[in-house]
Amino acid sequence: MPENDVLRRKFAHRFDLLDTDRDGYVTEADFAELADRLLEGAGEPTSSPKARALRDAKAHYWRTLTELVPADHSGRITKDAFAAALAGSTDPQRISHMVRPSIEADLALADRNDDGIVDSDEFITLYASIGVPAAEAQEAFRTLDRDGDGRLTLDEWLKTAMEFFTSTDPTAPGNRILGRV
Ligand SMILES: [Ca+2]
Ligand SMILES: [Ca+2]
Repeated sequence: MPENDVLRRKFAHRFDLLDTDRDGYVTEADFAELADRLLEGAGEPTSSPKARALRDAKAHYWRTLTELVPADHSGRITKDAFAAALAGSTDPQRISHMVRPSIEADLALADRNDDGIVDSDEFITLYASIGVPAAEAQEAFRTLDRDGDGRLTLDEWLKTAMEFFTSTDPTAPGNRILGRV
C-alpha cells in the first residue's frame, strides 16, 4: 500500500471518531460535544478542574487542527480535507502540540484514583462513553500499554499516539489505536 494511503485510511477512521454528531463534518461543536460525553461517561462533575482541563484541551485540539486543516466558511472540516491534510503533515512537533493536551486530559479523566496510571477497565469505560465498543477499546489499550504491564502511562500513550499520526508503516502498533488501517 502506498505510504500516503496508509495515513489517509487511518485519518478517515479517526475523523469518524471526532465527528461526534455524525453529520459528516468535524466542527468546533463536535469537540465540545466530545468533551461533554466523556465527562458524562466518567461521571465527572462539570465544574471540576479535570472537567475544565478536558474542555480546554478539546478546544485547543480544534484550534490547532484548523491550523493544519483550514475549516470552510461555515467552520466545517470534511473527511477528505482532514485525511489529505494530516497525511501531508507528519511533522511530529506540530502533531504533538495538537494532541498532547487532549491525551493528558483524557488520561486524567480516565484515571479515577489519580495515581497517574490508567488500567484497562478505566480505559474501556472512558471510550464506551463515546460509543467505542469494548473489544475495540481493549485492543487499543493493549496496543498503548507498550510494556504490557496492564498499566497505561502518559509516556506510553503519547508514544503510541505519535506513531498513529506519523507512521507510514502499515504494521506499526500505533495504527491500532482507535484508527484501524
Ligand atoms: Ca460533526
Ligand atoms: Ca504499561
